[in-house]
Amino acid sequence: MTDEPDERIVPDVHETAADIASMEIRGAATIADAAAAALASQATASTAGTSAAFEAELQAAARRLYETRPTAVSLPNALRYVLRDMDGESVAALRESVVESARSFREDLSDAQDRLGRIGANRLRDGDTVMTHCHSTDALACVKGAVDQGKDVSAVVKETRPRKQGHITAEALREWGVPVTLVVDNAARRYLERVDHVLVGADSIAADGSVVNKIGTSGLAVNARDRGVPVMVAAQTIKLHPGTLTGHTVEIENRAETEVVSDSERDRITDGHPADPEFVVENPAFDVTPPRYVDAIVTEHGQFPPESIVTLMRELFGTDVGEPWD
Ligand code: RUB
Repeated sequence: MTDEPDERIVPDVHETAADIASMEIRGAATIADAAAAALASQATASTAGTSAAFEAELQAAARRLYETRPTAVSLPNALRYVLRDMDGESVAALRESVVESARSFREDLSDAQDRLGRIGANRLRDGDTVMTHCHSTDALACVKGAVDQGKDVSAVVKETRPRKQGHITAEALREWGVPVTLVVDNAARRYLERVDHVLVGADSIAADGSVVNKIGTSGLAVNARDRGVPVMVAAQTIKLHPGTLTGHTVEIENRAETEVVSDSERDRITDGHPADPEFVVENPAFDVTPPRYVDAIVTEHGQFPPESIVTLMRELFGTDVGEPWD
């Protein structure tokens, strides 16, 4: 094993991978879109002399992208989609097939989000208030859909520690004229009595209908059930995790402790002994909400009770998904 960068991989792919890892590019749908675009860049800029070399390059680029963030299944699903149809006798034909697959994938992604948004919007009534967690473009598409239908919708937006993606949600909602109340995560239960829906996105959905999303989603869902507030998960089918059909589990990403405590805060807590082995910070980025706390999963194919999502998953993916970058 060597840490030397793979010279066959074009700068665009390295940049996209670095941006996904640092969360400059973030959110499951946006990551999938960027990964497909990066594979198209690799295909376009490739100088491979043979079909075999071209295919190996694309696999290496896909692996580089795949290794950035482990939880959002939209990333491997996007890579699989683009590589699956790589076909042709010559480098030129292969290149064209990859560029075309990436283009159609990205177009489908955007169409799916629009369709999902219109379906999710039907669940929201005029005058409703939603509570959001983190920043999900799929969840926001439902609010946008409702606004476009002429409904007055308002939002209680959870800040979402440690990276405060709630601010991005608040900004998008204000752009559409939606009134926003921003609250810290710990205030969620108190504000649940004022809201009509909890509306979140997903990074992965397992075959049993469990929803993997930003850390704090599961606690919010349990509190919402206790308060009688329905929980709606907006997730394009690219978020369905086909590996869970064959017993695989979804890896939960752990991120750097510096997102939680700064070096000077660590220093203060440990009284000037920053290497104190008895002081540990953990920063899991996602958690799992069991299906019993979810009322509906809204996809571009309609809304589903979480327990029946497995049928859609089988239909769309089958069980033989493979990892074309290996
Ligand atoms: C983002 C997050 C979002 C999902 C869905 O986490 O949990 O709810 O990715 O987003 P992070 P979208 O900020 O760590 O990437 O609906 O845009 O795909």
